[in-house]
Amino acid sequence: MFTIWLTGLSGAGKTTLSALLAEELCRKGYKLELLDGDQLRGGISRDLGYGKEDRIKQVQRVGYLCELLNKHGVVTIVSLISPYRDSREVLRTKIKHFVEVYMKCPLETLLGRDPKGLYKKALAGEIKSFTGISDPYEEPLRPEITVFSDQETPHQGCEKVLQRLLELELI
Ligand code: GGZ
Repeated sequence: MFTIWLTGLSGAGKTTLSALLAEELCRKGYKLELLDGDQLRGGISRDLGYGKEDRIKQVQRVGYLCELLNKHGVVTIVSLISPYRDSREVLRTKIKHFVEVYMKCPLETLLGRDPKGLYKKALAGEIKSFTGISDPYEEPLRPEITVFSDQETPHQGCEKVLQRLLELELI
C-alpha cells in the first residue's frame, strides 16, 4: 500500500484534490483513509500549535499513522502544509511507498482566493507565524508530482496523480 502526501500552502487545493483522489481510488476498490491537517488539529493534534517544533510533530504523527494504515492494507491520502523539507524527507525512509505531491500556487493567487480570510488576517498581523506570509514554506525539490493548481483543474490534477501512480506501479 502507499501514501499520497499533498504538501503546499493553505488554500492551494490540497483538500479538494485529496477528496477527488479518494473518490477515484474508492471506485477502484481501494480501502483508504483521508488525513487532513486542519481536521486532525481539532482531534488528535489539538495540543499542537504552529511553531516549527509542533509542525514537525504534526508531520511525524501523521507519518506514523500512514505507516500503520499502509501496513494493514489501507491507502492514505494526506493533506498537510508540512512546510519543512527535512521532515518530509524523513517520511521517505519510514513509509515504503511515499508519493509526494506538491500543490504549487503563486501567493498572489492565494491572496485573491482566500476563502477563509486567513491571509487577510495574517497580513494584518492578526495570525502570527502564518505559512507563506510570516512563516517559511520549503518547496519540495523532487516531488513525484507537481500540480500547478492555478493552471490545472482539480480533475486534471487528479488524473496527473493517478497517471503517476500507474507509472510507479502502485495501482
Ligand atoms: C498555516 C494555519 C495557521 C498558520 C491556522 N499557518 O488551509 P486551512 O487553514 O484550512 O488548513 C491550514 C491548517 C494548517 O494545518 P496543517 O496541520 O496542515 O499545518 S502544518 O503541516 O504546517 O502543521 C490553515 C490553518 O490550519 N492555519 N493557522 N499559522 N496554516
